[in-house]
Amino acid sequence: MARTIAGVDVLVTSPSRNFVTLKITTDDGVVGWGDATLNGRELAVAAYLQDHLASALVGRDADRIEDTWQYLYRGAYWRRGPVTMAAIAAVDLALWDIKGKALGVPVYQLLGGAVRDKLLCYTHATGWDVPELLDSVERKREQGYRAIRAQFGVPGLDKVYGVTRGGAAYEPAGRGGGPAEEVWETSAYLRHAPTVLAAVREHVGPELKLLHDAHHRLNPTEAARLARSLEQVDLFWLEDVIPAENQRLLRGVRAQTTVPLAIGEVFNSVWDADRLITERLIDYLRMAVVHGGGISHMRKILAFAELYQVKAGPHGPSDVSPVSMSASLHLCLATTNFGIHEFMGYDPLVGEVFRSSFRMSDGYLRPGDEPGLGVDVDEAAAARFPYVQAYLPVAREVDGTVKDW
Ligand code: GCO
Ligand code: MG
Repeated sequence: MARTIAGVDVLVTSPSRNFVTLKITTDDGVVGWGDATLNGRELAVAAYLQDHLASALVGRDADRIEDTWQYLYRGAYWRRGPVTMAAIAAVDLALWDIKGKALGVPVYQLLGGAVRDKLLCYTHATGWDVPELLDSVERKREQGYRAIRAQFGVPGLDKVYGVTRGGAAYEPAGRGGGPAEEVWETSAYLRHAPTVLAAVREHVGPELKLLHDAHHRLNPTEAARLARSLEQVDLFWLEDVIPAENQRLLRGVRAQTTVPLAIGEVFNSVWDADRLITERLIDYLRMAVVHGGGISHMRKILAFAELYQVKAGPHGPSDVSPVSMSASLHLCLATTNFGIHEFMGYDPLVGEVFRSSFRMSDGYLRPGDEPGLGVDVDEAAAARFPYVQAYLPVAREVDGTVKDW
């Protein structure tokens, strides 16, 4: 018996930060949840879903996930881009959730079943100076993490991506008002980064996996210099060394270093990642299911990447909601070329709206075994946290020129 889509609702809620959540209800009463959060541009995706997709979805066969994906991607004529792909992802996740619930199985079973027992994850350590950073690393180690991303302050700069002072949790989006501005100086960062990361390695010993995110700031020469200066630190990966659009230029960086490279959190389709995969210019692909068109598109991309020995290292910051975090864990549990998952954790308020069954323990994540994606959304709680305008910061060089943030 065909099950049709009867209701499509978009929830924008802000329990400590903004999330855009899609609810699809079928005529036989199954509810599926999707995530469409695009940090700093949330309302654009909410409008895409509400104003352009909702009425076209009502009455469609809810069981036809791939057909719906093709309909929304090819059928729109205007393809790709973060807004479109986050909207398609939300529908896709909700339909996988519905299929799992209707059949009584967790989504990873629908994807072929688990190929491993648990998913290695990394979390963030942040400190303005070395002692503060080492403290932060220690706190994360005590929580069981086996892989840690280290971000640190740079002398002469007031604010730096990924860094807080006094041990506060990092959250890049500023709430209320316009985008904050930060001054950035690459030369100061390049002088400082190798010493700090060497100090962290010295402190933690050889086993802990260490990662670092350069957050799109460098040109290929600077990127190669940084990577070469970090060879002895034995990083698990160095992330976003150059802006992700400049793919040809990554060849030069690659030729200079054996430090594993990760890129792709801003990608939205296989076409964004094509060259990086086929030329194997990266070791880890950072695309998240929410920004990469959902499970249906991401599983094809990862199958393609498998042929080139590129692994998944999905983006998992606080702006990837528990719905897409859970979807990503289901996908990765069933994907052979999985490498590591980012996991920042969530503010306790997020748990008032999203009840999720995935768990982190001993440095590994695992989705729950409930039917579907294993996340319930409390709509009454969501309504208590109305949207708050929020922006990611904008960076400028010392002379005022806008720089990649
Ligand atoms: C990461 C990312 C994030 C992004 C943020 C933007 O590696 O986790 O770089 O910190 O900047 O998710 O929305
Ligand atoms: Mg990053």
